[in-house]
Amino acid sequence: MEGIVVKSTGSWITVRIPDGSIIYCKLKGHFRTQDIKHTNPVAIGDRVQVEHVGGDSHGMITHIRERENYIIRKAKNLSKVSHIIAANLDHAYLIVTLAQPQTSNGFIDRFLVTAAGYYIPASLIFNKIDLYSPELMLILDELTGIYQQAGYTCYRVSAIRGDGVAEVRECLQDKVSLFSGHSGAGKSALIKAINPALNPRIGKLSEMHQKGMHTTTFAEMLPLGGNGFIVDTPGIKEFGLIDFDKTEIHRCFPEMDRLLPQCQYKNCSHTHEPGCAVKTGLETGAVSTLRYNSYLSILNDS
Ligand SMILES: Nc1nc2c(ncn2[C@@H]2O[C@H](COP(=O)(O)OP(=O)(O)O)[C@@H](O)[C@H]2O)c(=O)[nH]1
Ligand SMILES: [Mg+2]
Ligand SMILES: [Zn+2]
Repeated sequence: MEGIVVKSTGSWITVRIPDGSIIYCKLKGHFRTQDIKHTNPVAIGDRVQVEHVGGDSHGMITHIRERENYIIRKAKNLSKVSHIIAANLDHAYLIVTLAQPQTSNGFIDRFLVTAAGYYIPASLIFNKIDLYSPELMLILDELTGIYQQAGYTCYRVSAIRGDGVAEVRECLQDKVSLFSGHSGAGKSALIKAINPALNPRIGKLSEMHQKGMHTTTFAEMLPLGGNGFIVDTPGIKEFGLIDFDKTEIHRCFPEMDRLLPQCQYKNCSHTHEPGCAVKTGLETGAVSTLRYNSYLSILNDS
């Protein structure tokens, strides 16, 4: 039977099968060496074929379906090896706040570039709108204008008061959705608002921080019922684009990518070339200065 890997940290791989029950699995031996680029041959989100062993809740993974996409981070001390955080993501959401704590634009843009680099559609969720002053509401309008113009859906929610939660809940149906954001942005509160039955690790991670523990065991897959899951990740500092070609970064800015065919040079980097449509777009307002500056900044330190 086929199932989805919902946990792959300890010594057992936890697989959820369509009826909702859980099977604790081991890998059939030959997988161990197949995927040497990654420290973990199986990641959460993987669709796997499972054989029951002994008729109880234990089984054996016999096949891993090819991944549609995945996000990775570099494994520490093993430069060429990376760790797959999650696979087969339908959508990535960044939980953003303009208050307590403020999320910077640079952080937002890096997240969006990273998602695009892994071919995962992304959206922004502005949370804690109950706390925003009229001034912050104006900034929110401006920011959502910029990101919507670029091509990203922006949601406005208050996890605590409930505004906008139903709209987000609807988008998550039967999808595997990554939730990311700064600690304190309200991921756990939002997950709880979306599905009160879920018990995300509220506060636990920061407790671990205080104890100086490693929080490298990261993503958690939360079932939403049906085929929907939320992959809760502690933050995106963990995952960056690995082996990503600098000359491809502009492809991860949809508003620039759309203009590329109008640039004089097919391989325009939109920095110094004459006849650049993005540069013209900066003047006409088709490309926002804020986004363009992020592009330059990512280009400079990648
Ligand atoms: N006022 C307000 N506070 C919120 C909202 N969402 C979360 N919080 C608070 O922000 C803090 C961090 O929330 P949490 O969900 O643990 O953030 P996480 O680290 O992203 O999972 C908690 O004290 C929450 O009660 C919101 O929409 N409005
Ligand atoms: Mg949390
Ligand atoms: Zn150009």
